Amino acid sequence: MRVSEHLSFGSLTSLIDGELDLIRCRAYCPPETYAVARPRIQAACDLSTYTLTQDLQCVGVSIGEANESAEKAKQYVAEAAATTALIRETLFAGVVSPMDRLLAQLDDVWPRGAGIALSGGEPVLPNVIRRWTAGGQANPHIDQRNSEILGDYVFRRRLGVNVYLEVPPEGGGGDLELWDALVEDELEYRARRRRDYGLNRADLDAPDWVVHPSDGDLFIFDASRVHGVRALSRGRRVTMACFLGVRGTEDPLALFA
Ligand SMILES: O=C(O)CCC(=O)C(=O)O
Repeated sequence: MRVSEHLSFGSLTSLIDGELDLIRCRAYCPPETYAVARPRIQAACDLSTYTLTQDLQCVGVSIGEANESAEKAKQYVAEAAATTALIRETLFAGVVSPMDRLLAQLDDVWPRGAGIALSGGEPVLPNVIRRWTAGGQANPHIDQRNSEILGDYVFRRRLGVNVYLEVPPEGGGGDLELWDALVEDELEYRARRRRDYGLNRADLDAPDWVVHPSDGDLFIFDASRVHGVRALSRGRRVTMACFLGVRGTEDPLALFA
């Protein structure tokens, strides 16, 4: 697996061009930051659900849910500002969230900067928080590159970004599974999809790479690569997640979740 431990214009373009499989920045979220936010995040997760599966709770309506129903699409747009404020000003009150740090860093390293994607002229939700507990997993899946909700954007690549705030100990599951091949034909993928989401793990070969994140790590990978989350046997897995929509180097990166 080709991994870079640096977030830079060079590592991002290598990932986009398929010359790199993963950007992994260790300890991107300092433990002191998560210690402040952790009790508030746990309380917010206790109050949250996720429509596509009961395997996890999600703070914020995600674009994955919005793509699946008109009702969720409406909620996605209507709740974006309030959820952004909840995450930034309440859950991470007093500290800078790792996603706000990332947005500032991407704005510096990418030639045309980075910003939150707009839908109908309004910023969408730039990140969500997800929590898995023992028994939870994520089916192998890809994240479709373009979405009607972000209709004004035509992305060349969609990069998945996850900051692992808390993960089970090594051997406790919650690993990120990655399959080598990129799915370019999304229609063919949709035809193979399960009713809920993603693909049947049993229909696939074993993943090409299984990576156990450490607390605080930031991972970025191409979201058109099939990826999943191995079931947790213990502990908790709490992540902050977003996507980077990539057009070209002459356009800003667009963040959404
Ligand atoms: O939490 C992870 O490691 C992967 C999450 C995921 O499935 C995604 O980013 O689409």
